[in-house]
Amino acid sequence: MRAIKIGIAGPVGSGKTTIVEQLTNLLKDRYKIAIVTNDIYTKEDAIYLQKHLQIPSEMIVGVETGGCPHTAIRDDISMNKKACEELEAKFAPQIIFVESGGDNLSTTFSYELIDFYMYVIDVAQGGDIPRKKGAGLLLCDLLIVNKTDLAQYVDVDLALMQNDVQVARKNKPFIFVSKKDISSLEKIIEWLVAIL
Ligand SMILES: Nc1nc2c(ncn2[C@@H]2O[C@H](COP(=O)(O)OP(=O)(O)OP(=O)(O)O)[C@@H](O)[C@H]2O)c(=O)[nH]1
Ligand SMILES: [Mg+2]
Repeated sequence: MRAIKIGIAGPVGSGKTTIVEQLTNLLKDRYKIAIVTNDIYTKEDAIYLQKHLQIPSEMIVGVETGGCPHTAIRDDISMNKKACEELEAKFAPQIIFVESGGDNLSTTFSYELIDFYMYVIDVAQGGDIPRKKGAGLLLCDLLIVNKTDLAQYVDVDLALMQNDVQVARKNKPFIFVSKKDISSLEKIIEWLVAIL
C-alpha cells in the first residue's frame, strides 16, 4: 500500500522533530504512522523518537545522509525513497513523516519523494526571517512558525511577523505554533486531515 508522505524541512533546531513527535501522538490512534528522519552523521532524531513515541520502533527509520541535507530530499532522493519503500512493504503505514536534516532557507523537497511538505522556522531565529524569504518558506505546502512562546524573550513582535508571513506566503497557508500550546498544534492536524 502506498502511504501519504509528508515532508518536514527547516533550519537546524527549528523544532521539526518535536512537531513530528507531537503530531504522531495526536494522530497515532487514528492512522498507522511511520517516520523517516535524516541527520548528516547520526541517527539521533530516529533514536529520540524511538525512545519517546509509542509506535513500534521498527516503524521509525534514521537515514544518515552523509552530506548536505537538501541533497537527500531534493537532488538524489534514493536513500529516503528506499527507506519509505521498505516501510511501506513491511508495515503498510497510511502516513510517513519524512524529516529532513536541518538546513538553510533554500531547502525544498522533491515531489517524487513526498506528497506535501511543511517548512518549519522558529521565532527565536529572528522575526525578520519571513522578509528574507527563501524557497522553502515561499514554496512549501504549509509554513509553520514555531516557538511562539519564546517571542517575548527574543524581542520578536509576533503581529509584525504574522504580517510579514502573510505577505511572503500570499494565499498559501501558514500556522503559528508552540509545543506548549496543544491547541495551536491542532491547527496542523486540521490541515493534515484535510489533505489526507
Ligand atoms: N520553547 C520552545 N522550545 C521548543 C519548541 N519546539 C521545539 N523546541 C525545542 O527546540 C529544540 C530543538 O527542537 P528539535 O525538534 O530537535 O528541532 P529540529 O528542527 O528537529 O532540529 P534538527 O533536526 O537538529 O535540525 C529542542 O530543545 C526542543 O525542545 C517550542 O515550541 N517552544
Ligand atoms: Mg530533528
